[in-house]
Amino acid sequence: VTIGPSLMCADLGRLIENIHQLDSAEVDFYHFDIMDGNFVPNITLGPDLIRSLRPYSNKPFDAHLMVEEPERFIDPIAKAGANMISVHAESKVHLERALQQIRSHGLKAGVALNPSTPLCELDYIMDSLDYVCLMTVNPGFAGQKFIPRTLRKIKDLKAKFEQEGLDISIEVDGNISNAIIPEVIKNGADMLVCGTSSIFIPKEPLEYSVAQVKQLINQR
Ligand code: S6P
Ligand code: MG
Repeated sequence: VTIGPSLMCADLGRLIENIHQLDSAEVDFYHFDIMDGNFVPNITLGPDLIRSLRPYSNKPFDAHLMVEEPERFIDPIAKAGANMISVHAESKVHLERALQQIRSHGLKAGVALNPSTPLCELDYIMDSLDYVCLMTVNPGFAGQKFIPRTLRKIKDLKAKFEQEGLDISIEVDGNISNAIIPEVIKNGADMLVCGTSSIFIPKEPLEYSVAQVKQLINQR
């Protein structure tokens, strides 16, 4: 099970310092939320930030595209230095083509699903998938409340992949708190996106917060 701090939750004025601390705490990847103010009612990070942070860490950069037309952003984000890109099934996208476009850059290709989107969206594209980002809040903002029914969705997705004999990672994103981490792992999550609920806690050193999450992962 891997840990990916969600950088929209970092102290943006001290991003490089935060990344140094997180790197030394040995997180596994960085999650970049890319929003366009259309697909979701907010605007966050973008390809230029990915490019400017690229020299400061060797960890994989995971770009989560919450944009209306993701296919327009795949090439710039890949060129900026991302290692993994997920596109939302609910956006204006040709899913199979987008996944191939991501893979053509040598990157891992993912599909993100809103909490209410059924898993059958994935049924006929599984061979082009490296990971699925299951939203456990509605995308757009940090600091929201976990939607309990998504726990069952993680379990169902895990079962689906096992049945098909496929090794596809399940990333969970949204209010992944220390209280819920054991539950999501038990249900089959293997990538945790960690934001304001677990890692970016006011006045708590990042190293300490990451150590807490690691302990939860290891004590299973
Ligand atoms: C939400 C976004 C997420 C958030 C994450 C923040 O639109 O996709 O990646 O950054 O949910 O974590 P938390 O713990 O504040 O919900
Ligand atoms: Mg996200």
